Amino acid sequence: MSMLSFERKYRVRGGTLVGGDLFDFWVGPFYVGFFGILTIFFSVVGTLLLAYGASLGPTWNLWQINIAPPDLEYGLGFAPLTEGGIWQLVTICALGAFISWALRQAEIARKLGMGYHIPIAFSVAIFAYFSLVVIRPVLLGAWGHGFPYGILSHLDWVSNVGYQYLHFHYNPAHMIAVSFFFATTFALSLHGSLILSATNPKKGEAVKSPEHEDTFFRDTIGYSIGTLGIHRLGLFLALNAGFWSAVCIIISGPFWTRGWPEWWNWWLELPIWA
Ligand code: UQ2
Repeated sequence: MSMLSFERKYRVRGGTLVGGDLFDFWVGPFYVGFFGILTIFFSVVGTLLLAYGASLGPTWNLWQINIAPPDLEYGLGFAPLTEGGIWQLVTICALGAFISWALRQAEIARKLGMGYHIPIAFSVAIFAYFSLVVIRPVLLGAWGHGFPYGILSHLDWVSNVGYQYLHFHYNPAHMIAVSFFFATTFALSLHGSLILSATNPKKGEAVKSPEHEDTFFRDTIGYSIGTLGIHRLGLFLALNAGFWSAVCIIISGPFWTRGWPEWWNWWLELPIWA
């Protein structure tokens, strides 16, 4: 593994949130830290639990393996291992691993004297998962409302929950989330293609500068958001995609129980039509 000369300067003690100097070391290129150990622990235990759950089930077909949450009758209590208990433990392990990973990112950012943008961004993704398997099930009163862990089974869950609200695309928060997802891919395609076009000139020519990038967009649409601006916009769009996804599923059930198309009746019910 190659080592950048810069690495010598930042591979120094400190910046840890927990454990002081105890876990403040690297294994090859990887920073360990207290949260590195925790991430590995939760990932290994969670994966072994999934494998154990699969070994009890009817199939080893990777597409069909399904680790389901408990039946609704168990409410918010613990279920026996084979009755959804594995799902509950896997959920704890997944959250433990995700949160440890975010805190390891924070420790590395501190070591490097950087901002916390990366762990904050990752936390929004964790929040979207947390909404599905904790917030919404708790608001509805049963872990059975969480989604099953399986490639096809989680797709079936999404489809079934969608049809439960007749037409999920009429969910206003879902509309906002989808729009942000599309805007994110649009912004990344603009940015990726612009950077590659500027850094891949004809053979023998110099790589083009941000001036060229600004000018391209000023020529085409009369506006350039700038080299720092595009990254602020990208982060804004991506975080909003995750955030509104969480909102759209949390409101489905706990705050709106009928079909989503019906929600739009508020428009027809405005007093101005009377
Ligand atoms: C830009 C710029 C970049 C970029 C991109 C733009 C030099 C390297 C992609 C253009 C982006 C604009 C105009 C915003 C588009 C708005 C949405 C909502 C997608 O100006 O500065 O830096 O990569």
